[in-house]
Amino acid sequence: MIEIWGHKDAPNVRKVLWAAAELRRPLHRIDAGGRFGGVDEAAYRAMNPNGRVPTIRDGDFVLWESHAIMRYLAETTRDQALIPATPQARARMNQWMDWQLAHQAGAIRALVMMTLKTDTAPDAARLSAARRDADALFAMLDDALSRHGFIAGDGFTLADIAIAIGYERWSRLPIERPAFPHLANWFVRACARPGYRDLPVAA
Ligand SMILES: N[C@@H](CCC(=O)N[C@@H](CS)C(=O)NCC(=O)O)C(=O)O
Repeated sequence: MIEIWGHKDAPNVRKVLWAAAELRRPLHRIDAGGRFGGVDEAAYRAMNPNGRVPTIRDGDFVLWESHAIMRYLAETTRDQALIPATPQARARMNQWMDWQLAHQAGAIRALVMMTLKTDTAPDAARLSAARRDADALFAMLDDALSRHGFIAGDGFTLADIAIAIGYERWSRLPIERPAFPHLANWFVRACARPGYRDLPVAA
């Protein structure tokens, strides 16, 4: 069975757990990262020199970076569910997945650091700037979702999983947020997927 290192509350681990559940690929999960630590140990660094979670091992093949792992799991599943068939639709999925890691993840992380991972009240001006940055990104998604049912078009893909996990994190932060109706409706649909329902509850 494929092994995965990473604790269940880590957003990037949750993406992979969700994708694996959708693809019916059982994973053996080993707690690592966060309060479980282990990511600085030599044995872990030998697998993942980046010292982050998730990491997977499939036989003697080791892979890290959540989106690369999601694509690997989907591409090694017989019907390649969750990956669109045409190059254009696949590229659109990849565009949004790259955008999630390059832009959305950093904007959410800034808010997490200011609100949850600190003992001091956040500076109001900095928090409001960080909120505006994140809101602008979520507005892009709301606009895209006003035109089609899912992030990359008409079908549910890996991009929906990556972005829904970011949305899940953002929507639980103790901050004010604008209403994004298309995004909110899409998230309800995404959460109704069997893969999300099987996911361990996030802290
Ligand atoms: N781009 C990486 C980011 C990995 C990452 O930053 N993971 C976080 C958890 S979501 C982490 O390992 N944090 C340190 C820790 O948990 O010890 C990916 O997508 O896998």
